[in-house]
Order: sequence, then structure tokens, then C-alpha cells
Amino acid sequence: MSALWNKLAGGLNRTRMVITSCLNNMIAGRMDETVLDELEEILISSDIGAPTAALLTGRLKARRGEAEDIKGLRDILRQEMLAILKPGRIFQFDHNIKPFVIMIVGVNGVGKTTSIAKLAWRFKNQGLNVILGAGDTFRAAASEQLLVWGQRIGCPVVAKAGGSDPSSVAFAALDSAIQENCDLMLLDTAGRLHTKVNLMEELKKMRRVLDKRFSGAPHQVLLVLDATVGQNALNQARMFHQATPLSGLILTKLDSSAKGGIVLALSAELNLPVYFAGWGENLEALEPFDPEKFVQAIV
Ligand SMILES: Nc1nc2c(ncn2[C@@H]2O[C@H](COP(=O)(O)OP(=O)(O)OP(=O)(O)O)[C@@H](O)[C@H]2O)c(=O)[nH]1
Ligand SMILES: [Mg+2]
Repeated sequence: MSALWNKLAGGLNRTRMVITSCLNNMIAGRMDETVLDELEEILISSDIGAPTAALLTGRLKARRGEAEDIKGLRDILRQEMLAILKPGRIFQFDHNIKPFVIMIVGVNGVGKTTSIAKLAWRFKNQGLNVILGAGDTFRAAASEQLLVWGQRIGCPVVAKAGGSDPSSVAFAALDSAIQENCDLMLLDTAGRLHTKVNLMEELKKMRRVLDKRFSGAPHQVLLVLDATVGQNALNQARMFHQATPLSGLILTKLDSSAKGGIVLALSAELNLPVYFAGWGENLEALEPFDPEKFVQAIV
């Protein structure tokens, strides 16, 4: 098991133990509402969220007859979780599109810039020619932070002075990406502006400007969410998804959160796949999210 899955499995130990005890009670013949309520409660407390927890316990109740032992019950629960997570949806990009442009969005402090560095490092190691755009011109030192990462990874970074129009940075970065024949461009964005409305309008404008320079860009918009904020992540995802359609999610700080259940809530309520999971501050601390391993860790 990789470091991420060890951490996740460790963090979810308690959840898994309580679920197991509920399932044992069911097998012992106590398939009453109390056991189901108990199961629903533990699912909610692991950040799965009330509607999704109710859905899962409802499905388990309906399919109870199919299971003869605890393994059978566990399999049902895993199957139902996988039905929500839709395992086939892995991150991939079209290598015929050059440069493939990915915009990274999210509120301040969730780990956008760090995740961009991790992704750039990952794709560069796969032999791709990656360029970064420092589209967060609002926060002082945001461009410098990306420039430092770029230097460490060996990736060019297109940046402008603080206070510049982020759309002009987006345009300039894409221009360089085209001229340098890059495979992939990762665009950083601000997490905070004077108001939320400003932020959303700016993201829309950046999209329009990118599309004008290279029709179809950005090809993906990934939202970064901090796993430690629990159900709040769901609200952030709703807000961004409404303003600018998202392709998928990056869930960070799984090293600091014992609760991974938010992944299920995000898939169930917004139908958004978690493509990558971050679990630390180092470049290696990001991995593709694997739904199969996740359900084995939680149930
Ligand atoms: N423990 C842990 N810390 C992380 C992870 N990802 C990012 N961080 C830390 O979280 C803090 C914020 O990360 P940034 O990448 O700067 O976040 P951002 O979304 O770009 O923030 P703004 O630019 O302010 O909008 C930094 O101290 C990172 O080192 C992670 O997966 N685990
Ligand atoms: Mg940042």
C-alpha cells in the first residue's frame, strides 16, 4: 500500500471498526432500526453527509436478504459506495490537444498552488513539457511562491507584477505554452478577492480569454478542496460548480483529516469525481484517487 492509503486507512480505522460492529449486529439477527440508525450515524460522523448516509443504509436494508455473513454485508456496502463513486472516472487528458490547459480553482489556503507544483512534477516525470501560469495576482507573494516551485521542478512559470489583470497572465501563459510547444499548461488562480462575486466573475473572464486565444481552452477546470473542512467542502464545490463548470476535484490534506467520507458526499450530490488526493506538503504527496482502495479502507 502506498503512503496515502496507509494514512487514509489509519485515519478511517475507527469508522471501519464501528461499521464492522454494526454489521456484526445485523448478522446476529438484530436487523432492527436501532442498528441501521447506528450505522447511519457513524457514516454521517465520517463526513459522508446525511443524504448519502441515508441512501447507503436504505440500500443495505433493501439488499439485506442477499447476504449470509458479515462479508456479504460488507460487499453490499462497498458495491453501493462504488456505485456512487463510479470507479471508471480516472484523470486523463487528450494528448492530441496541445497545449492541454488545466485551470486550478478553489478558495484561499486549500492547497491550489501546492497541488499545481505536485501535478507539474508528476507530469514532468512522465516526460511531458509543462508550463505554469501564475494567475493569482491578488495575494502578495502568490507569484513568487509559484516561481519558487517552478525553479525547484524545472518548469517555466509565466508571471506578471502583483495587481496585474489575471486574465492577461492567463493569456500570456497560453501564448508562451503555444510558442514553446508545451504539452500541458497549469494555471493558478486567486482564492480570494474583495468579494465572492468578483472571484467568480474573474474566473469566467479568464475562461473566456483562454478560449479566445485557443478555442476549447481551458480543457479542464479542477477544484481543490481541503479535506479537513468537512461538509464545508460540499458548499464550496456547489458554489464553484455553479459559477464555472468543473471537470473534477483534488482533495488535499488527507494527512490531517481522519475523515475521507466527504469523497462520497461530493460524488453523490454533485457527481464530481475526485481525481487526485494530496496528503502532505512534499511534491510526492499526491496520488490519483482510487475508489476501490477507498471503499476497502472505509468499510
Ligand atoms: N498537510 C498538508 N498541507 C498541505 C497540503 N496541500 C497544501 N498544504 C499546505 O497548505 C498551505 C496552503 O497551500 P497553498 O498551496 O498555498 O494554498 P492555495 O490554495 O494556493 O492558497 P492561496 O494562494 O492563498 O489561495 C501551505 O502551507 C501548504 O504547504 C496537504 O495535502 N497536506
Ligand atoms: Mg495559491
